[in-house]
Order: sequence, then structure tokens, then C-alpha cells
Amino acid sequence: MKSNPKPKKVKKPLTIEQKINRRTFISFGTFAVLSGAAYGGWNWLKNSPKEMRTVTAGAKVPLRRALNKTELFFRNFFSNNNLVKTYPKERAAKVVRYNSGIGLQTEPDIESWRLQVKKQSGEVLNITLDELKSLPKTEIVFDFKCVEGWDQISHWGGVKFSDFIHHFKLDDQAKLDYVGLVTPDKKYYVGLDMPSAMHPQTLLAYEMNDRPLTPKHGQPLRLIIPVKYGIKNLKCIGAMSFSNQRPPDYWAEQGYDYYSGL
Ligand SMILES: Nc1nc2c(c(=O)[nH]1)N[C@H]1C(S)=C(S)[C@@H](COP(=O)(O)O)O[C@H]1N2
Ligand SMILES: [Mo]
Repeated sequence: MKSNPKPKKVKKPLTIEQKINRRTFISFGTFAVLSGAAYGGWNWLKNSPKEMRTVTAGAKVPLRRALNKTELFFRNFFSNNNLVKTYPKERAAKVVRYNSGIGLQTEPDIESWRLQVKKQSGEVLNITLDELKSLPKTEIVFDFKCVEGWDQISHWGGVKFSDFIHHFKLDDQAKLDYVGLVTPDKKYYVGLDMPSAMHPQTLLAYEMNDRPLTPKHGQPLRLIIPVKYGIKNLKCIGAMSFSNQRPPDYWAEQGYDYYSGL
């Protein structure tokens, strides 16, 4: 005998109201889950330890890790001698912007000024401006960029940093990881990774627009490092040192990126 088939459950179509309720539930559910994830992520970052206090301001360790990855990417990008764009001289600004003069309060006496080069061994070279000027002069016209948001095409002349290294037999020093530069009064200082310092467009500049540097722009000698932001282009160099540790850096101590590459 045929048994009576169980009556099939018939799904009643949802009413409009039920549909809306269901959608609302799903939206809020999704929102809640994502918010939870975001909060969790933020909390994770908040509770992550701070990096060891060194020459850079204390960032959370995961953030520093991300910054270092970014830095590595740019290092690789520039290490194969990619050149910064250059311009014809006519494009260079006649009135060059002046920005910030930390360490420039006392004008150095050009006659007695020496570039102090401190080798890791402790040996110190005292180099005169004339000695630097006797080396081949390299000029560059490029777009100088400040982190504060302005840029300007400017024209500089001086000794290529790598020529300077070879001439003064500092090649062993250039095998170290960093160069440190400081003003004579030690109030402004920067640290540079060696590949950027040895980049073919990096200059120890003593001229701007074919004339000796003015006090405001770093007389008698300044750094011009086109692969980096203005903050690294130290005006009025007093001393230079070499090391495998990051030299102190004025703006990195304030939390700016140590590398500050473009
Ligand atoms: N000694 C010294 N060098 C310095 C600075 C400074 O304050 N002191 N400021 C830097 C910054 S932030 C910029 S943008 C450039 C500006 O160079 P300029 O004044 O020749 O345009 O110099 C850099 N070199
Ligand atoms: Mo700057």
C-alpha cells in the first residue's frame, strides 16, 4: 500500500519586510565583523612594542618594519645608477629660495675654514676650499624638493662626492655604510647611506648659479644630493665622518624618515 507522502514543507516567499530585515542584519553583521577586525588591528599596533630608541624617533616595531621595506625598495631602485632628471641652465631659478638656517648663525671665515674629514681610524684630514676647487668641477641643474611642499629648479657646481672620495683616498671609508655631515657649530647634522652619497649626481657644492655660495645657501661648502629631499642637503659643512652605524640626523630625530629619498 502506498503510504501517504509526508506533506512537503513549502517555503513561503519572504515578505518585503522580512527581506529588508534580513539585509539589514547582514549589513550590520558585516560592519560589526569589519569593525572588530579594524579595532583588533589597531589594538595590535597600539600594543606592539616600540622600536629601540636609537637615532630615529620611536615608531612601533611593525611600522618601522614597513618603513624599512619601503626604504629597501627605493634603495634598489636608485642603486643601479638611475639618474635624477636634469634641465638646461636657462631653466634654473635666478632667485633661489632660502629655507631654514639651522647651524648658519655664525658665518664661517672662508680663509680659516677647513673641511674636517674624520676617518674611522681617528685620523683627521683638514681640507681647504682651494684644494676642493682644484678638483674637476661638476655642475647640475635639477628640481630641488623640500618636504614642506615646494620645489625649484636650481643650478649648482662643485666636486662630485665620489671624485672627492677617490682623490683623497677615502675609498676604504666609502666601504662603510654611512656618511655623517655636520655644520661647524654642530647644530644641524645629517646621516646618509653610502650608496646615495656615492650616487653620481651627489656634489660637495661651492657654487650656485656660477657664483660662490652665499651665506644663506651654505657658504663655503654644502651638500647637494638630488636623490634626496632638501632636509638632507646640509648647508655649510664643517665635518664629515664615516661609520657602519647610522650617524645622528636632525630631522630623523624629529620623526622624519631617515632615508628621505625621492
Ligand atoms: N645647515 C643647514 N642646512 C640645511 C637646512 C638647515 O636648516 N640648516 N635646511 C635644509 C632644508 S629643510 C632645505 S629645504 C634646504 C634648503 O636649501 P636652500 O635654503 O639653499 O634653498 O636646506 C637644507 N639644509
Ligand atoms: Mo626642506
